[in-house]
Amino acid sequence: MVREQLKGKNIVITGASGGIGAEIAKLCAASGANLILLARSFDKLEQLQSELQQKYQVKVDVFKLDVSDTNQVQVVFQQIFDTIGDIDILVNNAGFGVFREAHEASIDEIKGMFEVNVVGLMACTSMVLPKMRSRRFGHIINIASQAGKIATPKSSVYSATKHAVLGYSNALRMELSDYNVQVTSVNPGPIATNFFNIADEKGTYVKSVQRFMLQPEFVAGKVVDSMLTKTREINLPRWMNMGSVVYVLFPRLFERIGKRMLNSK
Ligand code: NJP
Repeated sequence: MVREQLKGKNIVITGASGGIGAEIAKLCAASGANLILLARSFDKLEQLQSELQQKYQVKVDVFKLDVSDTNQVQVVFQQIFDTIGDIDILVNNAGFGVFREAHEASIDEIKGMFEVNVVGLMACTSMVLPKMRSRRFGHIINIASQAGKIATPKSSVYSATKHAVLGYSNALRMELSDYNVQVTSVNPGPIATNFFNIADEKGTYVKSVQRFMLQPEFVAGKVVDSMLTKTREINLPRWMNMGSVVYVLFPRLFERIGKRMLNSK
């Protein structure tokens, strides 16, 4: 039902060259949306563009963008407004993680994660806010993480970036509630994408969470079903969210018992 409402809507997806972003793009194209796909790997975007245009006869525009380059964010979004028009839905999906203990993380790595996952996401959001507010229409979907709800060992920096995304999203939702602009946070557990090529060099984490791994098409389906609805948060798998409820209620106990289990990265 909801997916039919996406027909003709202008949907921007950051980090659309692979993983969840590309899967979201495919489902939106199947619903007849106009897509604007952003990422650094322009060749992959062009490949996806021709695949989607051929299969679904939809309009797909692609732009090379590193979201951590905030000047470039302004240039690309202005180009989108000038050549395509208003943005109805923004999916802030670009992001990466490096799983290390805090003492092993280099300053460049720390900056890199914050610049992409947090500042990049806020920069893209700030570009769409004035028009969405004045049109009193829009939806901002931020791909955060279960790591944004519970910080776990070896992902201190990545968790901190995703906690920041959730904090920002929660405040933004309240700021926009009188403007008919929706804000949805998406908090998945581990998903089988290229994310782990960078996050988990040794492959130990992937091995230990293999049985919980979500498929990117499944996560993308949940994201697309939330579009243009008032969904506040998507937590996947749903049982994993219980952990954050228990954490809020019994933090000491959780940290004592959970430490060994959560140290598997
Ligand atoms: O990862 P991957 P996912 N500027 O590596 C792009 C979160 N998440 O789909 O620029 C612009 O397959 C990159 O494109 P390119 C995660 O934190 C994941 O799993 O061409 N784009 C690619 O298209 C992230 O926020 C898991 O290299 C940049 C995309 O981002 C989101 O899900 C669990 C960029 C990454 O695709 C998508 O990740 C979880 C930049 N500077 C949350 N840097 C998980 N996989 O387990 C990267 O809880 N990209």
